[in-house]
Amino acid sequence: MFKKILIANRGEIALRIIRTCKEMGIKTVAVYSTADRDSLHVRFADEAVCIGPPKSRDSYLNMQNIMAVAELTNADAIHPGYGFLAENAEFSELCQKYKIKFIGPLPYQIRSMGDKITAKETMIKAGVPCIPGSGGLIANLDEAAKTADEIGFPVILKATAGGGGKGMRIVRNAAELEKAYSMARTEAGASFGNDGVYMEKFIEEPRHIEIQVAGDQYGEGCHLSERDCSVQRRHQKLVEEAPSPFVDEELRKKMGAAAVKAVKAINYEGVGTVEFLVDKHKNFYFMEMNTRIQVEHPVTEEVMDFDLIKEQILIAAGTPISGVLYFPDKMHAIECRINAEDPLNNFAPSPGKITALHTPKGYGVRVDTHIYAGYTVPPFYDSLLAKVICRAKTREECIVKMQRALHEFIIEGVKTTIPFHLALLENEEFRSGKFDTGLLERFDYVSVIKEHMQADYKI
Ligand code: MV4
Repeated sequence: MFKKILIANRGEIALRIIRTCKEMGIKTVAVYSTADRDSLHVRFADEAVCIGPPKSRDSYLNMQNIMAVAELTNADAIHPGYGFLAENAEFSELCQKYKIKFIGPLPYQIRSMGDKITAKETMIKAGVPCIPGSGGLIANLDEAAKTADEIGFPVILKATAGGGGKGMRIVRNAAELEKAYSMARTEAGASFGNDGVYMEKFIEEPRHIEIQVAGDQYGEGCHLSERDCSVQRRHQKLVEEAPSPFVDEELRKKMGAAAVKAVKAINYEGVGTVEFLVDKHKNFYFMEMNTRIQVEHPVTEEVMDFDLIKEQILIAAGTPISGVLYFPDKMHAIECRINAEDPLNNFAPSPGKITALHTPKGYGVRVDTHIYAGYTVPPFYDSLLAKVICRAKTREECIVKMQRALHEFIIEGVKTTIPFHLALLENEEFRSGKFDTGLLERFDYVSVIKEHMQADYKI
């Protein structure tokens, strides 16, 4: 087992990783930018080394500096968390070169999922259902027109280097195609330095359902059931839950088996997530695979009673996984992401000093956070402040528990997404469990938040 792990990250996920390391008797090294000098990951790690100025590219993305710290402190492994270097094949390669174990997949495994067309080709070969489409890059407008004709409108154009919605264009008819094709290429080129786009049939009103997977160094793979992440705003997830209210035992089995096929097809080593789009007829299609631990991993931890960070470390150390885990189907978990953003102003970032703080507590409530009273939220990084994860026997109880937890959550000094969540938890469509990724486009949460503000006014 590793003796010392360097955590190449910040915020709540750095704390989350330090916690498991401590429980496993592994020493920890934190790295931090000058903006994070007063952060808890710096305090709670056994050692901490400053790696540069606030801008990510000069600190948390500075591979040379991070490797130098790993060497200097004699770390035998690096955990990248999510974001930053987590899906950087070059960094995984650099770790190999310096003989420091990267806690995550090998460079070729990251690369095989980084390019969307390559990923899709690999999945089709492996027998994982994919959305009908162009199969490869669209070379010109003529080809775009031909392919659209074959697939039938509506179609969607996607950037092969993309993911997360950037460079995507929905095309409803032939008249829209020319403009959409040129805009998709331009946006893809500007965002990713690669203007390659491909085409797919557009799936109307889908759900985003992802399967947590794990694969070991010996070619074994398993899944740990699904998370429903259909509550999104502009491709940013706000609420995730497990099990999905839309997934029955038959669909869970099929999607789980498909996700395990994906794992085995690339000999995947580590924990990961296979994302699917699911249409209203319960057809499911591979979208992409995330080769990292995800923000919403605690939802799976809570329903499966399983430490995913510990599993990452065990897999990296060469421990075999124990085969397909059975989904107990006993508990429900929901996560609300609390961001320093103003839901009454288009979720504009709201950095600044947290002047007062009280976090929710009690039975079935978990809060993963790095903030404290007096902490200043820097403007340089993502705006995630905390994740509130509730667990209860049924979805209905879990929703009520989340409402009571969020009513206990006091954060003063910055605007947060708590009022948004309190509005959503009352929404009939959300409560019914029958919704799709378009939910937040239909929901006038601003009005509900304003109503709540009126009702909450205390003299
Ligand atoms: C789609 C789609 C419909 N049909 N592909 C959005 C992010 C990127 N990973 C893929 N996305 C979509 N791809 C086809 N063929 C609809 C979306 C989509 C979406 C997917 C998941 C969650 C939220 C979404 C919001 C809008 C569009």
